[in-house]
Amino acid sequence: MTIATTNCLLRMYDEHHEIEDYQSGVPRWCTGCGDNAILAAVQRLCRDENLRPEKTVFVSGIGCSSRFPHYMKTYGFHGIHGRALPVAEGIKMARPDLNVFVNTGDGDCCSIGAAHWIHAIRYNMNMTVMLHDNQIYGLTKMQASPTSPQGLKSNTTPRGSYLEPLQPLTVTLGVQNVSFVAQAVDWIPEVLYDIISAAFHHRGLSFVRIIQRCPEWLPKLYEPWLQDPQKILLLNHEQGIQVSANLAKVYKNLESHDPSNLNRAREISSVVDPIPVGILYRNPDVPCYEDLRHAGQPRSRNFIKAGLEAEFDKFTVWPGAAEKRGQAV
Ligand SMILES: Cc1ncc(C[n+]2csc(CCOP(=O)(O)OP(=O)(O)O)c2C)c(N)n1
Ligand code: SF4
Ligand SMILES: [Mg+2]
Repeated sequence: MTIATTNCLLRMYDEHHEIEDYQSGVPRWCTGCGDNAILAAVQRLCRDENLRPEKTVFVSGIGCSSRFPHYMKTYGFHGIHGRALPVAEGIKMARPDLNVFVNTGDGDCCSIGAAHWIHAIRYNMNMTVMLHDNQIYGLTKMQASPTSPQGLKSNTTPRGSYLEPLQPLTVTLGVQNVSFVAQAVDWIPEVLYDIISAAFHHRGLSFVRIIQRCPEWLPKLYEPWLQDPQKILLLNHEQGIQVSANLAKVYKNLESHDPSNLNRAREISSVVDPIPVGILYRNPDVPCYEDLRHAGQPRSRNFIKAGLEAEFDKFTVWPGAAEKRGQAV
């Protein structure tokens, strides 16, 4: 065997990844928490796509779901409550070559981070955003979130929440430049995987709302949907996800939905029973902000330093400057 062949084989070995290559630590989520299913799907995707760990980054805010980057053996940023999206946008702007994933909770994204959410949709930077929507603040022990069901009794709503829940899909579909919106549930792993995979392959911001069970604070919330597969509406289309024959034997409530149909996507987005699952909307032609701004162009250290110094100089008070202007010191 020549040295060149040996090097080539060694490189192939180094560049091949098993699922263990993406696993890090032991998740501290409760038994039965839907976050475990999301983690399993994402690690499988990384393995199947053979993503280079050093070219992949997971960004989160604060919450149970935001512990996600700790369990991925890639780069990660466990950030500030509500601020996952601007951090991810900054990363994408500096390094458009990286695979950027965002994991955010319903409190993180739809409450404290709501402003960032709206603008991130409009900027449409190429990243996969997973909204872990358990309809409660899990980490801080059961306060109502904007997506909590009306009437839910929680620590912050002891008499039951007064307002109708915010619908994350409807909101997202109302923002200019929206390019990919999907919904998954944590308890159908095959479809969860297919949706996250389609989101990853979409160029632009893909927003995936995942209905995620929190057995600790809302153990019974999704029991009716788990018991009755008719209460799931699977969106089936050659441009969306294609439901397998085996799955269709159990989940018989199917709708052929073309994801380029924005008006129908908006109608579907506000349906809560049955729960629509699949790709609601996809438009590959929306421009990405990083392309418009030619992000990631190599800039030397000296170039960056000179730029920073020029900015700081604007605010520098030079010794003797006041005397020169004839003012008393
Ligand atoms: C600025 C700020 N405000 C409030 C908190 C407290 N806090 C931490 S996590 C959280 C809510 C988390 O809920 P969610 O985003 O739905 O995540 P989950 O735990 O349900 O996955 C809150 C209010 C904080 N850490 N920082
Ligand atoms: S409290 Fe709820 S969301 Fe948090 S880890 Fe436990 S089950 Fe999951
Ligand atoms: Mg939550």
